[in-house]
Amino acid sequence: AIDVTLPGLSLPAGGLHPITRVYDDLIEIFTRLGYDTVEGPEVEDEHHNFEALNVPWYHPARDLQDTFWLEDGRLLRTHTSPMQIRYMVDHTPPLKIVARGKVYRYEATDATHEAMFHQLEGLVVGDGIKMSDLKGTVAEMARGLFGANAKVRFQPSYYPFTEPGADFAVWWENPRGESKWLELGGCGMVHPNVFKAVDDLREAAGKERIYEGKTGFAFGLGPERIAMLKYGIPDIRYFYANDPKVIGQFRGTL
Ligand code: TYR
Repeated sequence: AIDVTLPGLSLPAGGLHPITRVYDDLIEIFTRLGYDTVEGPEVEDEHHNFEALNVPWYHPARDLQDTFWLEDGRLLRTHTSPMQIRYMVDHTPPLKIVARGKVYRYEATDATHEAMFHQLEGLVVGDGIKMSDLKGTVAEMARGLFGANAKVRFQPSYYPFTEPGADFAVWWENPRGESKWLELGGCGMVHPNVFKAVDDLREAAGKERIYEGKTGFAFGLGPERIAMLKYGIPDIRYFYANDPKVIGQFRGTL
């Protein structure tokens, strides 16, 4: 006979990788704000990764993003910003997107650097888009990630594809009650040269030039950074070492 009152066996459950969980949180926040989510190629060409983003070959900013080059002259994208170019060539403003995916840098690894990591890139283009729109959006993201009291700070910074450019940080209190400014990412108003490069590509593809005179903002940030904080993971290399002792802690938390 079957005893239907016996408790069932609990089966082992899988779990979502911490990076996936952070992406899910971010994409939920931006979907709520009306953004579309896009993905693009990890193997890029120099034009989309650098030139069209206002980084000519002689620009010192190229040294900031050490590049894995392929034998055929292409490269592994060093950031998700080339998706700004790809999306604008194919779409008409107004537009609001987030682009997610892996990026690669030819760097020595340590507790806070990996040769492969992730980014989330935001891009908003339309008429009369202002720096205050950017600030409000980043603040909304911070509240979504870290709670209603999250404060954001902007500091002037330089990215060739923005003018002006800024870095943003959130004031974050960890579970042990310590709080500090945490640098989360870069942002800025889209540089007119980026719109010009997009119009040039559109023209070459037989499309209308429509980006001159538009305004927009963009931002980029790393989910690893957020996951390390939120889940108290001390070393970025744990994410990709496939050690069940680390990843297993996220089991059953689907
Ligand atoms: N692409 C930059 C990086 O990888 C981040 C960034 C993205 C900065 C968009 C500004 C911006 O508008 O460092």
